[in-house]
Amino acid sequence: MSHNKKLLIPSMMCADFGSLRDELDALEAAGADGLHLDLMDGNFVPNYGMGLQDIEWFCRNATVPCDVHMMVEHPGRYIQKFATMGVRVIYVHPEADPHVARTLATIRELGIRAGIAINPGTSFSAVEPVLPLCDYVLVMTVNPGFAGQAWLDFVNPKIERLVAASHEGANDYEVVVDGNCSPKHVAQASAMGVKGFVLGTAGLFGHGPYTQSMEALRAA
Ligand code: S6P
Ligand code: MG
Repeated sequence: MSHNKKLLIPSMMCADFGSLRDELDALEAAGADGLHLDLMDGNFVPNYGMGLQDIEWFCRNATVPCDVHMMVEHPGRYIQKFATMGVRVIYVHPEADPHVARTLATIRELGIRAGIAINPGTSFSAVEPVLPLCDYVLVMTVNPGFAGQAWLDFVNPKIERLVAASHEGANDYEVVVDGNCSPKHVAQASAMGVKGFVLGTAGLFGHGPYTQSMEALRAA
């Protein structure tokens, strides 16, 4: 596996929940590098996503690693639960947690990779102090809560700044983008140095066989 290999990570809230077993098998066969699992509380975002039991099902059944994106208030309340499920990354929103530095440290103490997920309207300088505590930074290129939205171009300069700072000083994290990862946006972000891509309706689901879409995205 080359060091520069893209991480292609399907967002499972976009899968067909009527045939999850088949969806999981097809995505793994197509070369998914992990699963992106969205937890929503109807409070931090105006929508409900998967619950803890759904996330547990994916963790138990997937052979690829599972990443949890917590779009919830007080994310620190739930991270112990994810430790027992064996997730790879926990993303918390600093906008939802007044003690995000403590939460990130606790995630790492539990042996899980720590990540922040940042809203389109959150600036680089707002998160700069906690970057050394992160293994991953998930940049939201849409306002979180829903699939099928347009990529917000004003986020691009922040992506470039986060990539530039990713291995500077005490920082050592990878940048992942979430929201409208179409082949065009994957190509653009990849050229900016983005490592990971959360795949929803723009690039993967509803576009025919997963193997074909994944190949096109990997080549993008
Ligand atoms: C919701 C969530 C995302 C979506 C994903 C959908 O905000 O955090 O992970 O599932 O962004 O992708 P798409 O291609 O439909 O925008
Ligand atoms: Mg997400």
